[in-house]
Amino acid sequence: MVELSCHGNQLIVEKIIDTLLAGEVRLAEPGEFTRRAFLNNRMDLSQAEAVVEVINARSTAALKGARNQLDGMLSKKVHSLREQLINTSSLLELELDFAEEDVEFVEREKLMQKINFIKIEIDALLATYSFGRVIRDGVNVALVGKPNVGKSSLLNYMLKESRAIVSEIPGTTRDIIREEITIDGVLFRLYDTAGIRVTEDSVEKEGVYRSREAVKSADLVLYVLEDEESERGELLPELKELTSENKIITVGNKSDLQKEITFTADVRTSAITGEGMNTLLKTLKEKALGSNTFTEKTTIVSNLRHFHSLRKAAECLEIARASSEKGLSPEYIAVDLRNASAALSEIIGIVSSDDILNNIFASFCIGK
Ligand SMILES: Nc1nc2c(ncn2[C@@H]2O[C@H](COP(=O)(O)OP(=O)(O)OP(=O)(O)O)[C@@H](O)[C@H]2O)c(=O)[nH]1
Ligand SMILES: [Mg+2]
Repeated sequence: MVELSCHGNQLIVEKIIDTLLAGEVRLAEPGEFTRRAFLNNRMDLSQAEAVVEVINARSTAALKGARNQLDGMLSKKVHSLREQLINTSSLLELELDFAEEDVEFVEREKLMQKINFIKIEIDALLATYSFGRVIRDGVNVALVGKPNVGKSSLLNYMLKESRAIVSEIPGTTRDIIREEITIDGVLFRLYDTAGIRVTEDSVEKEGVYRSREAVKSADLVLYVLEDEESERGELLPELKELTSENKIITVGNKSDLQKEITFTADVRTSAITGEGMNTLLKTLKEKALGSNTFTEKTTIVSNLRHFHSLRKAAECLEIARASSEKGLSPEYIAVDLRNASAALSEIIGIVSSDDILNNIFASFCIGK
């Protein structure tokens, strides 16, 4: 290995690279080093994937989750479940060799218990996914409402800086302003949007259109109101949909003015005095994480690929359970247990096609 140190001047760096590339040297491909580590069994596939998660982590929670995955927390669990499946299916397959003697190497009741046990473990992993995604990717939060209710003021308060222009003129915000905050280590992306109203102003119209788009891609909406609530569907049809999905936090702002309000708010705030702001942050976090109480020791699934493989494994176990209940002969049960273990193998990359590997390592940067 040769290590070159040079001045941090981009031009010099480029010249050195050019000189090297003129010889028998080539640039590494994205993720090539991690890929080699994986191919040489230094780490499994879920650990290799965690390398890029560590690099991309934008919050303490995301970093912790990625570190746990890199340390093999998920791998260990998956390995152990997979082994149990293989052992059980091997015993079932052994019964086939002694078919004439009609022996049972696995008592059917014990088999059921085993399948149920593994299924419960897999279901528990699947249940962590929505939480895992929040931890890894953060939460998109759109601040929406009529003009002048104090959306930009709330954003500024949460950021502790005067990021967005605030004025008493309705229709101040036009472009979407995106900023990030972390609440107890979890990343929240806040989108301040243009106040929604019917307008002839073409620039403001575009702003309202953008507000609508922000709502569509939001995980949560802070629906900001001042003194009266207008029909949500009239304001934005999307808001009505999100209400039924429990994705809206209704914020009654300007509480310091002590006006009579005609709506029920989840939180009453004042962006001027700061009243209710801590409750707002707490509500945001609770809504994003749900009632999950995971500790550092909980294995969390945050990767869609892993989620799909686990779901496949769970489905196979369900079929195996049904076959066993129906008293089908052992080969039927064994084949589904094998399929379940194959699905788990995908997570740790015991068998993986070049396509899958290319796909995974393409998201890496060069030199990792
Ligand atoms: N008294 C009081 N005034 C507030 C509060 N929040 C905002 N304001 C005032 O309300 C006016 C509008 O605030 P903005 O934050 O610009 O409102 P907005 O919802 O972003 O408005 P648009 O961008 O036009 O949609 C400003 O004069 C703020 O100072 C509050 O909690 N209490
Ligand atoms: Mg504004």
